[in-house]
Amino acid sequence: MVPPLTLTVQAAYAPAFDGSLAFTHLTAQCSFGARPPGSDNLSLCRNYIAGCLTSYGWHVTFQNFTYIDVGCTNVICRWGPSENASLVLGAHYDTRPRADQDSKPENRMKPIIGANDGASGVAVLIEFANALPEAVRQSVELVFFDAEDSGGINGWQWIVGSTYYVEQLSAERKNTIRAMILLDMVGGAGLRLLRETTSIKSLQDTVWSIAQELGYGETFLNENGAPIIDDHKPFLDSGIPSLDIIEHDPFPWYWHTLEDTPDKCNATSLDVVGEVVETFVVQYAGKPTTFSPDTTLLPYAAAAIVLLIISVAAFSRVRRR
Ligand code: 1BN
Ligand code: ZN
Repeated sequence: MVPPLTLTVQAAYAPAFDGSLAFTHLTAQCSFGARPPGSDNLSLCRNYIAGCLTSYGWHVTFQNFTYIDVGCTNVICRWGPSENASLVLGAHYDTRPRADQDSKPENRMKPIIGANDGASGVAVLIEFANALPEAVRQSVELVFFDAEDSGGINGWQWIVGSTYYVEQLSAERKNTIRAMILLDMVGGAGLRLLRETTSIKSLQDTVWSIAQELGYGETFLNENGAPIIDDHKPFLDSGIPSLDIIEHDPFPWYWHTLEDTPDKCNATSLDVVGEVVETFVVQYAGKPTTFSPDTTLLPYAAAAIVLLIISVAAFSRVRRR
């Protein structure tokens, strides 16, 4: 007798992330005003982030450093005191000291509120810390970077806080981090996320396919955008597979202007990104998955090396004659 066919249907994971709660974290940060490095407003914002995370049970540490005489602080959050999370999720919490892209010249020396550029990524991470099932929290380290967005002003570089964070990682710790995901400018109304092209493709493909499965293909577009220098770069440079989730190519029209205010953002965009990242973490936490660097260029690199060897050999033979 043919045994009856049994189908086991695994229930899809239902993310707990709440975009409306995330939006309250976005407006709360903006209520402190512009938040450039070293400012009192940024200290208030830092204490707000630390207060939220502590209330959800996370261990919070401040990583202090000085850059061009300004005191800066990365905020590092772990589930338990040990440093063994395999995923790092990051966002910058500082805002640009000058609205240098503003259409009005008289605004260009003023600091921005950074509702999207700064507060949106932080808002998602705060609600993520609340929504993530406790069983997988020890797999994740949440890092709020200082000093990302002052590049080109008063001699400052971009991505100063994330660069310092990676410099401080021991070789052993670097080996335990399997992936890093950065959230930057993820709160704009009508969010359109292109694929940032320095990110590791296998990690990006995994996140993008989760977005498709959740029905968010109109936000996570299957289209390549430009390469961006952002807080994932120091991780990439040190060999950690990393992904930047950022609205770019084009940046929203109000990028680095005084118009980057909460009315340009909404709970829906935060919710879509939060649900996708939560689902990714639940699926991949505890699994031995590794995200290898891209191999698509390897055949070209190999061909170039062979050509080089042949030309050197031919050249030295001609010289010997
Ligand atoms: C992202 C948000 N960035 C700045 N604000 C990174 C960046 C650096 C984008 C340089 C364009 C140029
Ligand atoms: Zn910026």
